[in-house]
Amino acid sequence: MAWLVAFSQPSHRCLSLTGLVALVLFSSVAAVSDKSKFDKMVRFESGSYRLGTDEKDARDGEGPSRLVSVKPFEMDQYSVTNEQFRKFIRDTKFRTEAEKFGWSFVLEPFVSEKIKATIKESVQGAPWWLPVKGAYWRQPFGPGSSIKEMMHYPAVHISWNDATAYCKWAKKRLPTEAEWEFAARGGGQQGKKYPWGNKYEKKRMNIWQGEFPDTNTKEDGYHGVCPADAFKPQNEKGMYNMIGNVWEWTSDQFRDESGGQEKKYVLRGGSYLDTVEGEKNHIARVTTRMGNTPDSGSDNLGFRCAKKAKGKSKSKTEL
Ligand SMILES: [Ca+2]
Repeated sequence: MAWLVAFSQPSHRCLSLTGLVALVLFSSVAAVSDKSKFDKMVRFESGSYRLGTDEKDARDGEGPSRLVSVKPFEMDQYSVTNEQFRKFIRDTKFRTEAEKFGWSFVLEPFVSEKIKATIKESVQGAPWWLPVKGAYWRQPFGPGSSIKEMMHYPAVHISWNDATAYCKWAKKRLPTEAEWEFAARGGGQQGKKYPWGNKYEKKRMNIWQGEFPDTNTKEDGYHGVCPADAFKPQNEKGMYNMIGNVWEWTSDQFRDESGGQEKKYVLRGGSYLDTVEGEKNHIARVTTRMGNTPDSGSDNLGFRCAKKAKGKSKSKTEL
């Protein structure tokens, strides 16, 4: 399973466990809360820019860059939080795919010794991902864990199907990949490596510092997922945690260069276990992308919503 070895991000449907092949599908939840700052959306006017990178180390279709255009849209300023997702669940009784499957992936450092003792399977090429029974958005680290103190954290273990259901309930939709990168770039910063420019800033995003997976020096202050409003905004448009923290689903299908036939969707932004150099995972930068099946989920996978902007554009932005 080369894809597992190369990028360490597991897929539910493709998971190969030692001793068995688990076929999984899982789904999601979400909710919009009583007006809180996490409900805020940021408006972007129409514009054209070059999506992707021309760097030699481009992966997963990250390059070459190509000219794309977006029409006026709005995007959530923050990742969808547990509090928002809980409202969706309470309103709809929706069951996520992680719940239907009965398990989800949790990074090894966040799994209790008691639970570890019960896990017999391992992921080929990515042993740091443990299939934990009972792990889902409300119990992100498995039985015994809770979101009680994490209501303002991103909802995780969310599949594409789950995220799509939430967006529909919220009268929104998933962003296209072009919208996602445009928003990450703040409607500008064309060609820059990060949402704020070209220089890496430790206190600007939640990634992994140190030797993955053994050592995390937590120089950004967080080992695992951080609150949706951690750090200052990553760009002048006020977008929080577009890169780092949790991967975010988009509505674009992913063309699998490795020849895989399974339907996949594009994920953007990288997560807390990616690094500046991307030695074992992904390079944490504004163009980082990967694909995964619509039933996949893990403790570093969330989303945010978008929608068509109302009214006329105030101006046209040509980057
Ligand atoms: Ca971190």
